[in-house]
Amino acid sequence: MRRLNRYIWVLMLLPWLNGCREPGTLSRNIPVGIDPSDLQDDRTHQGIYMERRDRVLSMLDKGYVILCASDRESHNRHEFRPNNYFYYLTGIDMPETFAVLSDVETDHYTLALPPRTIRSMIYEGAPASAEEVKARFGADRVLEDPDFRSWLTEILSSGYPVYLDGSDHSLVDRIQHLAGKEVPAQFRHIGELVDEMRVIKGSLEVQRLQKACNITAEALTRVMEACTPGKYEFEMEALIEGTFRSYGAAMPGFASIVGSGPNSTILHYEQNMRKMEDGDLLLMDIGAEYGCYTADISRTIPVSGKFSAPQKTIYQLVLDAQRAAIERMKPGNMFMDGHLAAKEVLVDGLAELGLITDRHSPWQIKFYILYPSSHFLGMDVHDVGEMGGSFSHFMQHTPGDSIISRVLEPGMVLTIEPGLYFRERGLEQLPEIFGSEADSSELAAFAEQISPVYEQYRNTGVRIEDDILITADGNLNLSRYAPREIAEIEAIMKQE
Ligand SMILES: [Mn+2]
Repeated sequence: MRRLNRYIWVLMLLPWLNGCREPGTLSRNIPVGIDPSDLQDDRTHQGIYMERRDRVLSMLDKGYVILCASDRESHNRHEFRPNNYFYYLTGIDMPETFAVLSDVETDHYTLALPPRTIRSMIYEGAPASAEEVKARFGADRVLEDPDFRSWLTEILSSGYPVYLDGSDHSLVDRIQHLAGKEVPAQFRHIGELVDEMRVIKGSLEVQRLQKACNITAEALTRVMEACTPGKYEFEMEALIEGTFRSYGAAMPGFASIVGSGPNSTILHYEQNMRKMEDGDLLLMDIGAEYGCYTADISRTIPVSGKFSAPQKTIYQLVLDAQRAAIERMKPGNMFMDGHLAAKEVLVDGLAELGLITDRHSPWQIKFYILYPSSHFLGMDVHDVGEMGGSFSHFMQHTPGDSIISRVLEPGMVLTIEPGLYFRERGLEQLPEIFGSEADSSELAAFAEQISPVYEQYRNTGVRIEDDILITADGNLNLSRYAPREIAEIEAIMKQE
């Protein structure tokens, strides 16, 4: 009887214990589950990869594409992760595998497996056999050493162009080493054929980006629940990356940026070592990578749980700019229209606050607007694809000027990430940064005039970044589950 009583107690406590463990579960509803079965790229998704290979083959006009999953050696310190072009065209994540596409051969799609050794059987587990690989990944044939080496020699001597991953700088050496001779083959970059395909995302790619975004949103929400003064930035980083892994994400898609106080104003701060203080902002720019597709979301939160009045002013200005930018994201508009819309809101707001004295001064604008607000997103965090202009092209203009960039199409995914950063020594750095664009007296007068206002915002860095899919009639914000309204963030952070 006594024992039974004890059990009843525990049963009565259960709902309460549950509520304690996950304080935010009631306030959020992020649709993400722990189920990696959506990553199975053999059979289920092979049709998609086959279609991509067929498109490349149709563009080849007599030639070869040689792709390598990766060199295991170069990944000594890190987990294996397939190279983007290789994975995009094969869906295979086995190290040291080669794929060859050719419209010259009768077998259009050949896979070559790394040598099967006693060591590989012991250290890496028995590799799949040639027959298994052929069936799983739809290859026309599978070669093993040394057949592959001698065939490589033939390919390099054939005189046909050979497309390689130009971003893999050791690949030419490795291929020539395998072929056993240095042939002056005509190497070209596979990006010439594939980058435009990668710009328009298909449904599987969108599905992966959406899951990467949902996992990242979950991580950001957990930080909002856990963040307090006295904790270290790396504790938040650990929570973020632990959350990624707990949902089956292989790794972060790029180094996590978790910067508090003065570090929030450093665009690519990655040390994440500082102890957070009351009154700091915490800027996080992070992304889970799921099935080789990465999210890229930035959120800025008050470490104490409540924005100060000056922090609120800057945060709301950046949020308004971001919203104006996202509204412009629809087919037919231009890639940089979002950036231009955000810039206009920011410049108006900064002028109103007394932080810009001349709305048409290019250097005053460049003092605050540090980078274009958009880049493509996909397998690479700064994904491939022409944006219709260069970085400097997008930075060299003032509101009202027209600017040409690429027209948006359904299936494109790009970030919108305006920010404002008031560096500790920002005003002192003016002569160094803009000495060639303005007289020193002009710079000094500007610094003196805005100094009292700038002072209020010193060490405030705010970036808000979302991942936007262009749809047939507008856009879908893939990172919509990451809270970003002031009231929303403060409500999550208030919960005990
Ligand atoms: Mn970004």
